[in-house]
Amino acid sequence: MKLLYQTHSPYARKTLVAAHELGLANRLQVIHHETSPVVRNDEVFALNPLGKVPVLICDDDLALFDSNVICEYLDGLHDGPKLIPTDPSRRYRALRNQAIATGIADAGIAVRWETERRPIATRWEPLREGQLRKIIAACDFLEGNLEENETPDIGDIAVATALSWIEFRQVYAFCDARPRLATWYARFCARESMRVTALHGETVDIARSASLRE
Ligand SMILES: N[C@@H](CCC(=O)N[C@@H](CS)C(=O)NCC(=O)O)C(=O)O
Repeated sequence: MKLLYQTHSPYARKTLVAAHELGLANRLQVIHHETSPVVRNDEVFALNPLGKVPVLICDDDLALFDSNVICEYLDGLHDGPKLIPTDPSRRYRALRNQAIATGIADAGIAVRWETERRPIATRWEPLREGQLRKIIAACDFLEGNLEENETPDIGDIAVATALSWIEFRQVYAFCDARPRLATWYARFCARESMRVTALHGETVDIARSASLRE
């Protein structure tokens, strides 16, 4: 299988951490792609009309997106404990935590648009503040609600990878004054799946000239 990836994407990292946790990473060819809503990536658009990564090309050539769908697909390829638990008491907690993580990543990206990605004249401070407030409230929620699971579920992986991106881009210091979340996050980051998928790279919002690309 091929994973159209991005070394600085929280959503892409979620899928790769999931693959490592499931023992499936060796079945993936990971290919880095730059994407941005202001720079078209034709190879990604050819597979995903939304122009976003991650995209998984399955062995039968089916192209899957987004990260939730890819993780669910990977979860169907093994016989071990499921990332998306079947027991309703864990399942919906895991899916809810995944939703919170997605919200944190989405809001974090929105904050970055208003702080560094948009041309200065078009940045809007109230929008930056509003998005940041969502991240703060979500981290408060996690401080009160995250549990230590013996085997990680999709909620754990999504939360850890979203927070890792918030930390990587220095959007918000979520560990400050949140001891439970800080301990949980440090423990999760020590996992092999996190250590081999560290975020790196810069966002590319300006098209490179053909000569630079070669
Ligand atoms: N909901 C999607 C979000 C994917 C996403 O936003 N990926 C970013 C990279 S972090 C992207 O490719 N953005 C390009 C764009 O917005 O056009 C998922 O979970 O996979």
